Amino acid sequence: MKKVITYGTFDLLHVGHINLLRRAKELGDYLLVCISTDEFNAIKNKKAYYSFEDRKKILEAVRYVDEVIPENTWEQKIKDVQDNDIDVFVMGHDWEGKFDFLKDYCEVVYLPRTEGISTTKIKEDLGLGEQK
Ligand code: C2G
Repeated sequence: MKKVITYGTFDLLHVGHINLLRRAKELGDYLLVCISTDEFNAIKNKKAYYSFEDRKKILEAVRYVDEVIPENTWEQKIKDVQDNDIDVFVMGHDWEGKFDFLKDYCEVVYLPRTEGISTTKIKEDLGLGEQK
């Protein structure tokens, strides 16, 4: 079984996230998503609209997603890849190059982002203020 992993906040789930998840799943048979906890989001200087629990429930309902676990730190990726026997690490290309250290442990794939949509844009368009 070919296992794929990806990471993110996935707040206000939108078509850009779905496109990423769909393409990530197409690279294997099993997709593990590590979703940023509210505490880790604070480290990323992000404030999600939905709580970790709600974002996790929403992601678990997506047909491409097989399992969702928490992302608590920047440093957990190597252990996650090893502990879960991951074959492919996937991120949107806004992260291009940032996780190349994982090439020692698995394939690393950066996929083109979906243009014109982002959680930040949704919040701005809805007048939800400057919260990122
Ligand atoms: N994404 C995309 N197209 C968009 C928006 C997001 O392809 N229009 C992708 C991002 O590139 C990322 C994933 O969807 O791969 C999740 O995006 P975010 O929730 O914004 O995640 P991010 O804050 O980038 O967290 O350790 C890694 C971090 O947790 C990544």
